[in-house]
Amino acid sequence: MKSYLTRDIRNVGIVGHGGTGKTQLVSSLLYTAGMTPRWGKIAEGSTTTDWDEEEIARKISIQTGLAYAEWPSSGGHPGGSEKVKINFTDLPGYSTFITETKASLIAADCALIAVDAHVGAQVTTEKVWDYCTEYDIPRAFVLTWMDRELASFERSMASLEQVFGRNVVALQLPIGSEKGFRGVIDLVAMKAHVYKPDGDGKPTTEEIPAALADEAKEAHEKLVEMVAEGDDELMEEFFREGTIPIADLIPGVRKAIVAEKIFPVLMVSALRNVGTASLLTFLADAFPHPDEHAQIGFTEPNGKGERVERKYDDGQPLSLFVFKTLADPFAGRINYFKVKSGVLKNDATLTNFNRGSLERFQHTQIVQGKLLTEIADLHAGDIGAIVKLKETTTGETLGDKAAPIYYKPAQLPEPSITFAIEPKTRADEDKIGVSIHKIIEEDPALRFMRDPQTKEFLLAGSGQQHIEVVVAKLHKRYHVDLTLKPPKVPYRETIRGKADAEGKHKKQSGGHGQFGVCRIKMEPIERGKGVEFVDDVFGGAIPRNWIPSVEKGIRDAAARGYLAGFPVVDFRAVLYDGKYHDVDSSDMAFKIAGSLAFKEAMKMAKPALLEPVMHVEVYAPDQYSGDLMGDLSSRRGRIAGSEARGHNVVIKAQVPFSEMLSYANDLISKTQGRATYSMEFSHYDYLPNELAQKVIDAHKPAHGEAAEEEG
Ligand SMILES: Nc1nc2c(ncn2[C@@H]2O[C@H](COP(=O)(O)OP(=O)(O)OP(=O)(O)O)[C@@H](O)[C@H]2O)c(=O)[nH]1
Ligand SMILES: [Mg+2]
Repeated sequence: MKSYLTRDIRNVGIVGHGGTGKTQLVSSLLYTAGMTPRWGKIAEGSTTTDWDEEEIARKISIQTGLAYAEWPSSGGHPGGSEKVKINFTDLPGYSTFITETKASLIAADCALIAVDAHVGAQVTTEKVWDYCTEYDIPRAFVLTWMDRELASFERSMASLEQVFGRNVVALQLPIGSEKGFRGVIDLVAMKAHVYKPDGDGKPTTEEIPAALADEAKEAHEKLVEMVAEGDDELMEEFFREGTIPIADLIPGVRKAIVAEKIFPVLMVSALRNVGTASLLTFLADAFPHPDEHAQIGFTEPNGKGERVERKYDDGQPLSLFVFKTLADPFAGRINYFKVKSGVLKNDATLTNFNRGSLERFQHTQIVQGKLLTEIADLHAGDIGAIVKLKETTTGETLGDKAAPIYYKPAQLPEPSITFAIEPKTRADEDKIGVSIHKIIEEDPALRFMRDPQTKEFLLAGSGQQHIEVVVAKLHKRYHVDLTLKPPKVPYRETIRGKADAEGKHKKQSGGHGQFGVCRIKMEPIERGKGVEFVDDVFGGAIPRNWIPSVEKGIRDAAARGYLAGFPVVDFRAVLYDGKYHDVDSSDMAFKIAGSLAFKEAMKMAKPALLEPVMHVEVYAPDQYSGDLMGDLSSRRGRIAGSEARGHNVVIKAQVPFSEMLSYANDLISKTQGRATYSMEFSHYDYLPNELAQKVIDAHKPAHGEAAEEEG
């Protein structure tokens, strides 16, 4: 395989709602482009990008899949190659795995949003649109499942225009519908592309059928107007001539797409291989190459420090960004990366700027699903993989030692659900930590910790299915067997009032005594601010070196909880006075004094429980609207609004997490499985008193023990 120059590379993120056919589409595109000898199918478990055994078993995408196709670009750059290389990043659509999507979409320079032609826009369609906006990348829609009963181009267009505005514009019209869908009309060149369904994906180009001529003309004019609107030169031409000649329209369309002025709509039947070649040509001709996308680096990690200009340019110092790490039980750690500047030559030794270590890129590879192929060099903007780096993982920047730079990793949501897990045997318990940490390397949406109160192992992730997949991976890859217990509600504690209290620790035992006294004031602060400690001690009432001891004592006690063992948050503790003893005072004595003062203060400060509240969006046929809103209200939900989407409705609400634990199954039974929902953490709010008492009672035994242990 040759290596492609920056301007001949397209990095296309494939995103969309769960099950819209993204993975099938990528496999059909690869087959059409002659990249794979066999036509991969979801039903057969043979697609290129869903190669992981969990993905094959569940028939859904769980992690980022990479693939590439070579396809001629009619643009034809002088000095460049005739073909361009289209890198596909096939991303999951189910909301449980959407953190992975956000993390990897950062490597794309443009996005193709798959939309089921019989439903139109859905919850995740909007979510991925927002990601594209955040990453500032051009995007196009592809209507999938065009062969399906009740698939409708008109209704899909109406739905997309309603949700995403009037800049959504058709670039194609369908030829035939449902089972009879057999091609597309190219509204730029005004030609028909007619396919043989279930064939090789290559069309014959014909004149537009007479029956569709009027409709095509009207749609063409709409496109011309939209394109002219954002371009003074074209606008003049349009007013002068009444139209724009095709030779000027092609670059005009491209410019409008790259500038995010229009969001074109194309269509396919991926399963019957209709429309795929036309879509490939669109990606090659109208989507931007990497250097058309501005990029910014920083002088410090995580977007801190000053900005550093870099371009996707071979002439600049080498830098690359790791956007995905895989923990392969056989090959070891595999890192997917994007070359951000310069040329990566095989066998190069690079500096990992985040860790300050050296890494050798001994066998740089390109990725076709699970197949890795060695390549001599990769130009700026290309995507590759490297196996067996010593310590590099997701989110890190590597490059030329002389020109350090840090690219900002994706900002990912915190896990929304926590399960307690129980190792089945002692052997499982011994292996659990090491194997889970391998999985965390490849899954930034996962957290593993131990409950300080109950000593249980906890796994936090973005949904029940997410945690189930992790448990299955642990079993298959590392032979660790776990039982999953019901999810835990991560309550918090806080205060609603002020307090002033003393903590006095004094012990006279044998020789050396222990002595430390501190006085603190406590008051509530803004939600989400955590714990704030203020040192307001004057005149050496407590020597400097023991002030941090008091702080530690307070923070540790807050983390252990007061009412029911949940961390106490959103308060300020002001240390303003104390006493010490020249011989008997110590770090430990002041830690204990701090913790005692905290407990005293809590007694007076009107402690309260906080519960997590989720932002919930339900997407359902409109006949269920009233029923579903009533149900959300009965879950102590606050309905924030509902909007019609064609024959569907989107209901937005804020609902306490504890009321949503059984929602997935309840929603299926209420709507015969015709509704979907997504939910993410919104904020913490007070738990009503009668419920708070129940939680406190339920946690008493464990908390009581913990309190004794410490005293
Ligand atoms: N009839 C028909 N079925 C399709 C088409 N495209 C995909 N499917 C089917 O739709 C189902 C889901 O396809 P996938 O390719 O896994 O969908 P996806 O969008 O990748 O799903 P996630 O990645 O899990 O979000 C599979 O059973 C496919 O065979 C199509 O164009 N026509
Ligand atoms: Mg998929």
